[in-house]
Amino acid sequence: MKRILTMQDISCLGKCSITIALPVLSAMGVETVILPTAVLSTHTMFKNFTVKDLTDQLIPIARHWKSENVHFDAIYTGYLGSAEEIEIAKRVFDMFRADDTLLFVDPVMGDNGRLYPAFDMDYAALNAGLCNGVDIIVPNITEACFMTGTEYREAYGRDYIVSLLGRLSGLGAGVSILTGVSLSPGKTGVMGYDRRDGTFFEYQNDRVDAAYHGTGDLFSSACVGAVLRGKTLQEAVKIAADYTAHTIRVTLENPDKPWYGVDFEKTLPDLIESLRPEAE
Ligand code: PXL
Repeated sequence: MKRILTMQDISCLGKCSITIALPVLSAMGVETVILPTAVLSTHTMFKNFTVKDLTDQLIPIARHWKSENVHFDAIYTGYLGSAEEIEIAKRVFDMFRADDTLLFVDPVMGDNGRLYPAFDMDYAALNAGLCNGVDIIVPNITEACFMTGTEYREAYGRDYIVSLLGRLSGLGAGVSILTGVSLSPGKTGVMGYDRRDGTFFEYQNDRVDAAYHGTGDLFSSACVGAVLRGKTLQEAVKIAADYTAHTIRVTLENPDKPWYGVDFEKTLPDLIESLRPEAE
């Protein structure tokens, strides 16, 4: 069984970061080791959340694993709460990067043209540094703009996305995948650029008119999980995009109208099904 390390916060209530990554990756048949950067009562879209920072625990935990000779097939970073945590993520990469370790960075820091409240331009620059030399990065358009100093646009054409991917690729990752990209009216999905062979790829779904917290984490977890289960990157992107879109649709049908996260628990069986060779 493949083993992944994921470094992000635990938002106890809210369905994002580790409370998405752990169940999704485990369900996909990947052993998931967590490095929790902080414990929050909820994610930061709630009011009055509490935070217990765990920064001082991260290197001691990693050193312990090192002494146990643990090998990771992938390391996946998500929401990192501070500049110091980004530095620690780099150290964790250095400590555990073997020839066959996939480094997957989701530089979580904003959406809809804005950074989340905890972050500023300096943080965005540090996140850009974290992308250098890793295998795959999966920012949304907002995050890509902040990391590359590009003007954010609500309305754009393919040229804007191609140029943003070019700049993103200049940060030094092997493959850059932009999420939340609409290439034609009524559609949304991803567009990526593989620097290693100079190719672009894209995958679009029908747009569902709803925005839920944690869907970026859902896409990232499903994508890296599918790669670890032997899918090609393009297959993985399709599986993850379809799973995310399907989960949003199912959540919209919930009469309780959940507002803080998606009903991914209901759709996990479909994700597992999509990993079967005959499902493609
Ligand atoms: O889904 C990303 C995320 C993760 N963790 C925390 C967050 C957010 C987004 O706002 O607040 C604590």
